[in-house]
Amino acid sequence: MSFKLNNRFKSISGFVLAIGLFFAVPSFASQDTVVVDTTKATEAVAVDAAATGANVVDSATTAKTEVAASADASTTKVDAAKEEKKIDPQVYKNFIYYVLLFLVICTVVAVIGKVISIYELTNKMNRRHNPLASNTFQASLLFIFLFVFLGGVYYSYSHHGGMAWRDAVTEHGAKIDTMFIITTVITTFVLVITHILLLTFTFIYRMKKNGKAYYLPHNNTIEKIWTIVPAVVLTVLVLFGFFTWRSITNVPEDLQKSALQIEVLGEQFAWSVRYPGADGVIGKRNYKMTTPTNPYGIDFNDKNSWDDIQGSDIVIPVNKSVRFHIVSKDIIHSFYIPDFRVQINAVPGMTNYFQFTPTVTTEEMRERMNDYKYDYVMLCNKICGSGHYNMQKKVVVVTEAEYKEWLATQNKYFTEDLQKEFAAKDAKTPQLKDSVNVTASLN
Ligand SMILES: [Cu+2]
Repeated sequence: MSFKLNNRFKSISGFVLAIGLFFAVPSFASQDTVVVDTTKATEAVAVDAAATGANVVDSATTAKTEVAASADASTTKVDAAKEEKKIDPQVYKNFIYYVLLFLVICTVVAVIGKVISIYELTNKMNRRHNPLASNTFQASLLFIFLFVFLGGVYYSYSHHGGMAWRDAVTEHGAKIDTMFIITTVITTFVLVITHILLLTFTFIYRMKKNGKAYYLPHNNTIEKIWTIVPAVVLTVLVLFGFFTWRSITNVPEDLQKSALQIEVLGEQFAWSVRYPGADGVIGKRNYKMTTPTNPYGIDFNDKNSWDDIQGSDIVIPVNKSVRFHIVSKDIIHSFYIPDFRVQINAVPGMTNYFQFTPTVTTEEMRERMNDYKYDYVMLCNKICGSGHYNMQKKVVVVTEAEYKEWLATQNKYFTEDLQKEFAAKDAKTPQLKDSVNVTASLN
């Protein structure tokens, strides 16, 4: 017994040692402290530099002072960048702190282990040792845990459920909500029943003094029940999901064409929105044509792109079918509007589509929620890098008239600079003379 106890103690301290070492890794500490220290230093020196700059050039104009100050500040920034390479002394202090903390934890665990082993040894010597005592204790703890767990489930559903739930504001959203509710009801029922059985049985059938175990190596009836029932339930859920998804994504071709087309381009870490101009057609895009002046990579050889409009936000008319063309410039992002029950990946090299009809305007939603600052929002739902949190756009649902009014105020992608650039390029290639003339007429 003492040998086993000793072993258990060793494995516990080994586990604690591993955790302690993980948290004591100096790289964690070094990142924190160095970054914080250099920013502070940069700020302080930058302020100093601005002050000395002003004193030295007393008689000079304010403009000169500003130049001097900014020059000083930029040199101190370079110094700060150099400092970053050195290891801050705080790192060593942190490391020693973690090592000491770890040793303290080890000592506490060792003391507790020894106290328990002494207690058990004394019980054995006094012949009061009951090897089943801890069994009943453990089983009772599990039984108590059952009530804590069920209470937690109830609290979570009643408290957080209401916070997570808001009626969908699109036509297809209602279908997704029905599916979500059915899945939640079935899985919650299974969760509660299995936990009641699992934790009650561990209490009722715990090891007792004269208890005998019934050896049941195999039972075909039980095997059949626990294979067929979940298989049927899962098949129903999967098929239900499959048909719902098909009904949302398989839009007839004529409805695809009659919808308002909008393109959304995701990149690290921003979204760009492109509306078709008066022609209702979004021009082609070719990633090879991406330049500093044409960051979107629009192919201006396609005349459909000449009137394409840049949307500052996503603004869409209510009760009108909208077809989103979702593309990515670099890596996978995800186009997600929670209130609309819309989510689809933006994948580089291919276009994904999501067509839907919004049914509630932003104004109506604000009144419904009694929150006059509320806005629908489109978020990137794929963790795509350090600026992921910042990848969002406001979505505004308005009346058709308001939509047209807004669209008229937005800028075109084919700016005057781009038109000149395009015309100059075309002048070099005479076979494209035609388009030059049209470009000139656009000006
Ligand atoms: Cu993203």
